[in-house]
Amino acid sequence: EGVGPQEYTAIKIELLEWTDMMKKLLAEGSKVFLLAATLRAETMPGQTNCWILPSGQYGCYKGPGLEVYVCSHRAARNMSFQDILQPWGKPYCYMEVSGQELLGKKVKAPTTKFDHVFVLPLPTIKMDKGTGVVTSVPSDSPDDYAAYMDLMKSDKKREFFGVKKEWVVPFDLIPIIDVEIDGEIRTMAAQYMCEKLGVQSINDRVKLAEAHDTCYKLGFDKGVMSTGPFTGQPVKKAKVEFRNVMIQAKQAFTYSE
Ligand code: A2H
Repeated sequence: EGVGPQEYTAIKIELLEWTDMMKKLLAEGSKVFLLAATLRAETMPGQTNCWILPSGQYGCYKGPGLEVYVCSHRAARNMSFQDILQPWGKPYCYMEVSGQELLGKKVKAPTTKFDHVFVLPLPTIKMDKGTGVVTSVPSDSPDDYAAYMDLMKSDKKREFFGVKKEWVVPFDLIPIIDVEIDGEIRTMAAQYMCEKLGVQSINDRVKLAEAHDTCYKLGFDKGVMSTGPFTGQPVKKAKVEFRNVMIQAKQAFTYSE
């Protein structure tokens, strides 16, 4: 990781099913959003689920108007220094919520074709990076692909985490970017690279790092959007424009850390 500040796009993923504590404490008309930090806003039409750390502790923070933002306490403090949350340095927290409590809840992933997707567990989430919430794009992120396939294919893994089959299986990968790898156009770079390198699970750290490097570099240099309003445009260009469209639609905002 670099030394300078990292600029993230925070994607607002609406929590469609509230916890009992939310029902008790939040005003009617409030909207609760999980905030997912990403570097790849242009991939958002490919979201199939949202990741949380089951053992992670999150806060429900007062955002603008009747909006409530769920993220790590560290990220919330950070956002208060950037005038996204108030008051400065000590943002208002309605309540805590654990990753475990969020597991299996329905959420609305903006720009996707799904009317809802589910919150699923990702044990490799670091609570001291981003918001502690990660949105999942298994077509283009090797980490997401490996974790998603684990849950898709393994009854044991689902049982271990308490994940129901119907939270995973109906949500197929969505091709969003065409990229030439090994002399041919690949419609889902992460799937191609993970299969090529024989990634078996999220524990294949070395192979995953290699898949990630290839997808990231080639996706940026040679990727062309294959869905959405910027179809046919290079990723390099669509990246900024797609992010701006989401910001204008109040589906996202930028922050740095
Ligand atoms: B990216 P950097 Cl399609 N723990 O978003 C683990 N991973 C986290 C995280 C955390 N606390 N916070 C964010 N991330 C992930 C999309 C994506 C991402 C694609 C391809 C690659 C990719 C969809 N998931 O990232 O270390 C988020 O996943 C590859 C690294 O701060 C975020 O962007 O540079 C990225 O890592 C931020 O990583």
